[in-house]
Amino acid sequence: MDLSGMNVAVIGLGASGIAAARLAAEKGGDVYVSDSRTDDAVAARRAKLGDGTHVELGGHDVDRMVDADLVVASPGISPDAPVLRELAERGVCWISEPEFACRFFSGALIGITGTNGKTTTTLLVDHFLRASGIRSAAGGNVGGGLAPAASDLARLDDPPDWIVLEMSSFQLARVETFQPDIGVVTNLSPDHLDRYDSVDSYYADKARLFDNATEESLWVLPAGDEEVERLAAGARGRRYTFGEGAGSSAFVADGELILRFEGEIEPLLPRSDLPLLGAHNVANALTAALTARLAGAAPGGITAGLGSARALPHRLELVSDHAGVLWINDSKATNVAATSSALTSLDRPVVLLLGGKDKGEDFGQLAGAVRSHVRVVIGYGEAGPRATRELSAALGVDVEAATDVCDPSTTTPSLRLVEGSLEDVMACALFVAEPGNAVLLSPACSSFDMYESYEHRGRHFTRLAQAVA
Ligand code: UMA
Repeated sequence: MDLSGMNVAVIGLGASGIAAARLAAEKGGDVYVSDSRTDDAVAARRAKLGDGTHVELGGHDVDRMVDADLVVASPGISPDAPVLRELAERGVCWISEPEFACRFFSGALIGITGTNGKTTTTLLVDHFLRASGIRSAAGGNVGGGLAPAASDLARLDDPPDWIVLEMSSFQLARVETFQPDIGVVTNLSPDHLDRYDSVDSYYADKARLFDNATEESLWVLPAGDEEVERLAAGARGRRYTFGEGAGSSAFVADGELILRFEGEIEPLLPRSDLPLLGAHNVANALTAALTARLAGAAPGGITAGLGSARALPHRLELVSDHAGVLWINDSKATNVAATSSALTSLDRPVVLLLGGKDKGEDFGQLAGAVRSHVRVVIGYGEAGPRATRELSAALGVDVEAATDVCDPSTTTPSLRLVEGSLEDVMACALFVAEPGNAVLLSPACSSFDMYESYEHRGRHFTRLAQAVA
């Protein structure tokens, strides 16, 4: 696709905006990119764009966007943002950055969405394909310096045979032609309720994965998940499921990860040999193994890939082991479901650091996992007061002072609230943690009350945890 003679407007100069602007310029477009900010980080990104790209910082020229042939918006910009509201009022449609990118992809496409496990699954699929000698590249929502934006993948000199793309709901919200050969939904649970007015509208964006389904489409879905079944209802193509034993195409039996492919049983690896913590990572590994198999990976390559898989930064990442206490960075757990899954996957008593930017989820839903796995919850940040209040009501215990000594004989979790920095939170954790415990940063909230990103928060936690050691 050639963009010569076309005016392309890109909104936002973050990772996706800069990638889209570069791609549009490379394809011959006349590019205008704007960002509401003017700080050093945005100015540094501006410097990476060629002279031919028109850049505006500190605001958006909506008239110019109205006249553009194509408008590409960054996924982090909410439809409620003034610039997008005005575009909508003026009848201008925009597309998401991966939608733009995939118009330039050659080769086959795997699209992976879901609430949790998307990044791990995306990177595992890519790892398994490569381990099978298949030319593959991963990217999309992944972030954190682990993989490029979709538009960067479209600029690769030597295009891979498979592109494995993580797709967030924000990115799926504005697709038009996006058509994965293999589409994956890892799981579904409420998230991003600070941006969506209901869980249904969040799920509706996820459902756009299936918009352009054909009879040739392949879908990898969790077995027995009614919510996902509703999402995929009516989509054309062939379905494969993972989990829940017998009827699935990827499952665990007798302690072994197994594929059932074209009628054959293919044992992959004993579960105990999987070098990733937690039950949810078994599900991620099964999902990725099945997806890679459908894309042509050999069982031997998948087994080798499973054996060499490593925990990703900020996802149940063990960052310090000192005086019998494990310090675990799970900063990527930005919703209640992810935190619940982290808690239930640990087999030692947990001191849980819970809080951050309040996204409106019900923290009371954590009560079951807290009761069975947690010694002390330390609430902090903007959401800390509400999180501890809701858990207090659900568990029937009071919120204690941060410096109260824990009664070692009680099995009831105690609740603390720290109003201060992460240093103060860590001091409280150090005070209450006992040998044999895990101090787990699994905040169930996004980071933006105190940090630029979950990675920024995770790095700070890691530094402090290592300083403790
Ligand atoms: N901006 C404006 N005008 C506005 C509002 C914002 O210009 O009215 C500007 C901001 O000043 C900023 C830019 O838009 O410079 C931000 O864009 P962005 O938030 O879309 O961030 P990017 O750096 O482009 O990163 C995005 C994804 N971020 C989000 O969806 C929030 C990254 O996912 C993704 O890795 C990247 O594109 C490349 O594809 C991160 C993420 O947190 C990892 N995703 C969420 C999640 O996983 O839960 C969805």
